[in-house]
Amino acid sequence: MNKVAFIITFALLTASFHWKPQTVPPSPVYPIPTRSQLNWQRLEYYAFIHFGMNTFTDHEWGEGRASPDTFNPTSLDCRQWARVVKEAGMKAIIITAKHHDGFCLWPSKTTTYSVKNSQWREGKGDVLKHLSAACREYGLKFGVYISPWDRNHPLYGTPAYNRVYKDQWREVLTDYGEVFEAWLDGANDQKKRMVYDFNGFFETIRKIQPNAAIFSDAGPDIRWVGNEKGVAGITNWSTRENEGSFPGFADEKALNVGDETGTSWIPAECDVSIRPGWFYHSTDDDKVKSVPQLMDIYYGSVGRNANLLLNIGVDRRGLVNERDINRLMEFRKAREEALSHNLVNGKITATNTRGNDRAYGGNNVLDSKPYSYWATDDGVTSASLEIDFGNEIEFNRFLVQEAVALGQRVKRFQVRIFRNGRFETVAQGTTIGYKRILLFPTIRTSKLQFVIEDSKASPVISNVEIFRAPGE
Ligand code: FUL
Repeated sequence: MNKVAFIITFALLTASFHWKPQTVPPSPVYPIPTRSQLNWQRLEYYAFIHFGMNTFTDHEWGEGRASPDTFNPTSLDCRQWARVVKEAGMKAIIITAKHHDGFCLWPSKTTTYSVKNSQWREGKGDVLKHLSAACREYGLKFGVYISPWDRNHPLYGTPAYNRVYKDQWREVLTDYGEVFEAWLDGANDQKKRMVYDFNGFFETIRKIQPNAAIFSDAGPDIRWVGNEKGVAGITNWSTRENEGSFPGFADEKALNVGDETGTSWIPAECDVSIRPGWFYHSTDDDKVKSVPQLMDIYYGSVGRNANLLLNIGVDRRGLVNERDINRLMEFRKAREEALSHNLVNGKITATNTRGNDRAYGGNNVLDSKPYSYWATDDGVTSASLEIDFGNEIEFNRFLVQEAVALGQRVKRFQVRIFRNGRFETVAQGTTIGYKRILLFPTIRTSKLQFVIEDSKASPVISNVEIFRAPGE
């Protein structure tokens, strides 16, 4: 064998010695989210802003009879809204472009009841224009709520109104840049009942902005959580059996928990107001929710596989009120104190690792990348990870995430800690989904076990974090 042949043979032998067939990734468990749904879920926490005619009439549900001139903010500044929202740690704003009274915050061609016929900025103002620009400036996503129920429009109650409503969506989705979420409720007039063309509405929205996630009681992309308290079910599937559901006919209990065997991916959004009402009322100035209440809401929504849409009612000046600003900042601080110092560190061992391949190893739960995960072999639906911290640490929060791009899988799990020579359970849960946070009294231990007791298929866990929140 000459020298060259020897080197080639040696190189081939070495390569084949190291070559290993690549472990196949776990198959998805359907249904799975679309790219827009995944992007939407990662926003976690964002603002609803209720602002409109009701702000000036002190109503929650206006009748659509107040003169357009009644709408007259003295110092409207959407950049202030965006600045506050950004500083509060929120990722987007959804504005009530039209509430049930029918008054449009943009100069719509579909109605005379809008800013163009108000004295505000001599009819030349456009709240959506200012707000969408402010959101772009502050790196926030921009979303829109247009109420189907319209107590002003002369065609409401007739089939022709469905066209009007679609045109309203056409206008807002064409003239103000990218919209991340289109928000529709199912409210209907008790006397002039409307037969809404919801499928037509969804088609209209899809055609113009295919990446916008559409919210309603019945999806198609995001579902209402079934209450306005900001609380998702302890069990919360992002999967839903949506056949036969319709906006305005909400099965609140089912919406709260989703359906384990649901055939559509429709994750939940928790809408809740920072004050008792959705619109600003000066009489509620001392009723802004407390930090502990907001923390409960956060754990009940983001901590239970839902997004949190926290509402702020902008005041008559056209500004986020100082009292709400203070509370939003205190809330941000409390969240950071509780959940920003991840204590997970140490040696991780898994009872099973897919293909015994490091690409699917337990260490992947430490890198906070959504696409790297710990997975087990096919057919292994109960398994655990043990984390040895090396020394005793104190904590009271356990955060875990599934790689939901492959579907929601886990059905039951436990957190166990090593104490007095044995492992004992300190917390347990059912579903995980995009994110789950478990709360328990502060404990001290050197080892933790995350035990998956049951799963639809091989679990795919992308992230585990632990925290020592103040107090308790
Ligand atoms: C509901 C409306 O009736 C309330 O006024 C509020 O806008 C809430 C967010 O949605 O359907």
